[in-house]
Amino acid sequence: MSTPWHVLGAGSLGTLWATRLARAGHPVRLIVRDTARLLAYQAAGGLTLVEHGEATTYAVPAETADRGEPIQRLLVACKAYDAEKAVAQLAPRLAPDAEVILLQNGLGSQDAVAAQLPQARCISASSTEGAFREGEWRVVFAGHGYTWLGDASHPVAPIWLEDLAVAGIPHEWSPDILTRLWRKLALNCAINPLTVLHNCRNGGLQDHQCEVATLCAELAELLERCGQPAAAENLQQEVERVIHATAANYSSMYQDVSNHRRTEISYLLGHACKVAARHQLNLPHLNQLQQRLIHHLQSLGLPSD
Ligand code: NAD
Ligand code: KPL
Repeated sequence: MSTPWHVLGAGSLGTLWATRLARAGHPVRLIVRDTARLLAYQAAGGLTLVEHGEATTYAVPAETADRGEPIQRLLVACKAYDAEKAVAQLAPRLAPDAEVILLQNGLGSQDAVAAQLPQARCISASSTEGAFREGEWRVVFAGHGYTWLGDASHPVAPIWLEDLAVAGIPHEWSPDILTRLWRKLALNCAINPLTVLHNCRNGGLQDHQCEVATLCAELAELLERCGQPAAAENLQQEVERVIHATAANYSSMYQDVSNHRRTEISYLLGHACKVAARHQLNLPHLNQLQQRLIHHLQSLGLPSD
């Protein structure tokens, strides 16, 4: 029997991974918040993935954190601000040599999880796949993409990448996962907050080129200072390319705010500003952007952390 995939968080990405792994014949266990959620899930009969307009339901077995077999392989698919607490609840069930795959965007949550699991192997991921929740236990696969996985402290790829290949999850093992995470963070910092503050699609930032360029210059300075020169290379051109290529889309932060959901600001812009302060680097425009965004979120009654 192959090692089960325990999936923590039955949201967009958790469902996208759990359903594809399950339909490829891999054992998968979904971990939900509490007994009430477990009963609701069981009544729904499984997870539904909508792909190319067609919905398929997969009866992936589910459990709560407090009971079940020891966990050898854990996929953490909750938001960055929930990851540390959610993993802490599961710590007693983790095998001493467990592997924990962290799908969170941004930076900061991965280190927080790793610090509480010194014996486990923590693998970070950066994904360009897109999915959103259409209803309870029902997720739409909205954008095909790629997932890079890596372990900054141990370059050897795990054997279970084969499971992903069999499940048709496009992926690559990345020896420089930190560079990828920093690059994505910089892109998100240059685009997402401005789309919220200017109330526009990504393409609307073409009218704010100077503001974008100033932020890119500060972000590149930060990346250089924290030992990520490769992530700083041609940052502005890449940001402009993404703005153009995704002109019709709303950024993920814009969508969170317009759906009155908590954002991951602390793990994106907040993390960038925190690291800059730690390096005693003065980045006035980035700091001002953070203050404007915090103000805006507070004015809407949303958490600003
Ligand atoms: P989501 O809100 O759809 O799903 C998170 C799920 O985790 C929710 O169902 C929530 O109830 C659950 N959860 C939280 N705490 C829990 C706990 N203690 N026990 C059990 N379940 C718990 O979020 P998402 O969109 O799937 O995003 C997850 C991460 O992936 C984020 O960091 C996001 O930025 C990143 N990401 C998402 C996408 C996407 O297209 N959705 C793409 C790339 C990266
Ligand atoms: O990743 C993104 C997001 O919306 O979160 C893009 C579109 C690249 C903008 O930062």
